[in-house]
Amino acid sequence: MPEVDAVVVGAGFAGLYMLHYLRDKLGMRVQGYEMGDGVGGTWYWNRYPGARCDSESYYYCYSFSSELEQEWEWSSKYPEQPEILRYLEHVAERFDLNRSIQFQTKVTSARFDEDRARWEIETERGDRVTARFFISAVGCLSAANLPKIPGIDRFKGDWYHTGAWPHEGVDFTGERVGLIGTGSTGIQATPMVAQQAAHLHVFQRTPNYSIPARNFLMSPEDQRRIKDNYPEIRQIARESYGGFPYKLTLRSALDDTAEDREKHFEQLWAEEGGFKFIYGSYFDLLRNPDANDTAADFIRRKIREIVKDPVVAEKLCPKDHPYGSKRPPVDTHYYETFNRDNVTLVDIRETPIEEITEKGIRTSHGEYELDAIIFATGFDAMTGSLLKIDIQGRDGLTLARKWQDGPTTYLGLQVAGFPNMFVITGPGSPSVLANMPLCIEQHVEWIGRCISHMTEEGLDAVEATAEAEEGWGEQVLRAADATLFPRANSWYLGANIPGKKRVFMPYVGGFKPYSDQCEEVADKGYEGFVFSAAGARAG
Ligand code: NA7
Repeated sequence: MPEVDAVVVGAGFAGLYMLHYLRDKLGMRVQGYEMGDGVGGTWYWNRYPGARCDSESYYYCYSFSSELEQEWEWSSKYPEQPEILRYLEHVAERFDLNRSIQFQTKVTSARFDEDRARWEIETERGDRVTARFFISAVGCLSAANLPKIPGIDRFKGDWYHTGAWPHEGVDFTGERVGLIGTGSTGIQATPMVAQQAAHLHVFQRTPNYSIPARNFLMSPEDQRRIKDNYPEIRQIARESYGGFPYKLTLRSALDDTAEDREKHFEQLWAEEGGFKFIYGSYFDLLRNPDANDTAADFIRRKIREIVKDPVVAEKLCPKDHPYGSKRPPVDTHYYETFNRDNVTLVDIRETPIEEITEKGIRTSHGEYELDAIIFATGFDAMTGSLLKIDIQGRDGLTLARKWQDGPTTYLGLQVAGFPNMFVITGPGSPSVLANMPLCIEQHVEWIGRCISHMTEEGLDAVEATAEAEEGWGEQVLRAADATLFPRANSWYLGANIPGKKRVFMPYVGGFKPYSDQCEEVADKGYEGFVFSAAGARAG
C-alpha cells in the first residue's frame, strides 16, 4: 500500500492551506483528496444565483502570503462565488497544489492501525493509502440537507439544492419557481430568482433578520488603501472577538439614549451594511436580551417600512428568536423583493408543506403549481461531511459511535480515541462564528506546529485525552450559555436536522481567547494531549 506522511481530505480554503503548509513548509509527503473536479470546497459547490460571501473580500482571504495579498485584486466589497472560486484556483496554481490533489475522489473510510500508528485510507475509486496523519478539511457546511418531504420523486419539474448547483447554471426565465428556505442562502437567491422567474413562491418556515450588504465596486484607491494597511487590518482581526477587522465598541446598547442608538443603528444599516451591524456595534447584542431587543426592534421596523403589504411584512418579521442567534444573513434587496408582483411569500408555519406532488408543492392551504423547486434548506452542519466517512480510531471505536450523543473534541482540533487525526473547523472550533479563512489559518498553523514538535522530539502519535476533551466540551457549553445563541433552533445546535442530537457545537467564546488558549496549550508542552514514541500506542 502506498505510504504518505499525511492525507488531507478536501480542497477548499482549509485543505489548500494545510496541504501547502505540510508539503512546502514542513517538507512532508502529502496526498490530498477532493470530491469535486476542481479546488474551491464551498465555493466550488454553491453556484446558486446570488451566491456571494457575506464577509468582506479584503479579509475573507488568506493572510499567510503577503505577495498573494498584494497581487490579488478583489472587484467588490462582497465577492461573488465565481470570483472566490477564481481566487482559490489562483492559489492552487500559484503554490502548485493541484499536483498533490486527486480530484473526483471521495474518501470512504479511514481506519487507525494501532500497531503501526498509521491511518489506512480508502476511496470510492478503490485507492488505498496509509498515512501517519489523517486531516479533515471537509468543511462544516458541505453536507447538503435535503428534507424528507414525501413525493419528491413524483415531481415532474426540475429540483435543485443550492449546495449542489449545476455548473452550467439554471435559466428560470418564464418558469414558476418554488424556493424553500430563508436562511442566508435563500435570502441571497430570492432577489436573483425573482428577476428571472415568471413567478416565485418563497416557502418560509422561520423569518430571519437580514441586514443590507451595501455592496460596491472597489476603486483603485480602495484597493491601494487596503493593501497599504494589510498588517494593521490583520492585526485588528487577530485581536478581535470574531476575527473580523472591526473595532467593537465597549458600549452596551443600553448605555445609549434611544435617539443615539437609533442614529447608530441607522448609520450601520444605511451606510456600512453587513456584519458590522452585529460585530462592529454594541458588545452585548448577543449577551443581553434587552440589548438584543433594541437591534431586533430596529430591524423589524425596517422590514415594516420596506415591505408595502403589512400582512406580508408581519410574516417576514422574526419574533421567535433573538437577532443573531441564528447565523445573521446579509442581503441585497431581499425585503424589497416581496413588493414585486411576481413574488409570493408562503408562511409554512401557518400552512405546513404536506407533500410534493407531480405538479408542485401542496401545503395545508392548497397546491402550488411549479416548474422548478429550489431547496435552500442548508446543511447537516459541522458533523455531516465528516460522518459520511467511516472513521475508525483506537479499539475499533467509530467516530459515528463516539459522537452518537453529539460531537466532542478538544479545542475543536482532535478527538480522544483518534490519534493523529486532526479536524479543521470542526465542532468546538469558533470558525462558523468567526472570519472563516482566519480561523482556518490559525488551525492549520497550530496543527503544523504540533506536527513539527513531534518530528523534533521523535514522537509518533498524538491524541487528546478524554479529560481534556470533556473539559473543552464544558467550556464550549459554558461559553454558549453566556450568550443568547442557545435560544434559537439553529444549525449551530443541530436543530435543523430531524433526529440529530441537540448539542451546541461551535465555540462562541471568541476568536482571540480561543487562539490564545491554543497557544498556551502548545507552550505548556501540549497540555491535554498525550504523545507516544515510534511504534508505541498513544494513551
Ligand atoms: P440555513 O441557514 O440552515 O437555512 C436553511 C433554511 O431552510 C431555513 O430557513 C430553514 O428553516 C429552512 N428549512 C430547513 N429544512 C426545512 C424543511 N424541512 N422545511 C422547510 N424549511 C426548511 O442554510 P443556508 O444554506 O441558508 O445557510 C447555511 C450557511 O451558509 C449560513 O449560515 C452561512 O454560514 C453560509 P428553519 O430556520 O430551520 O425553520
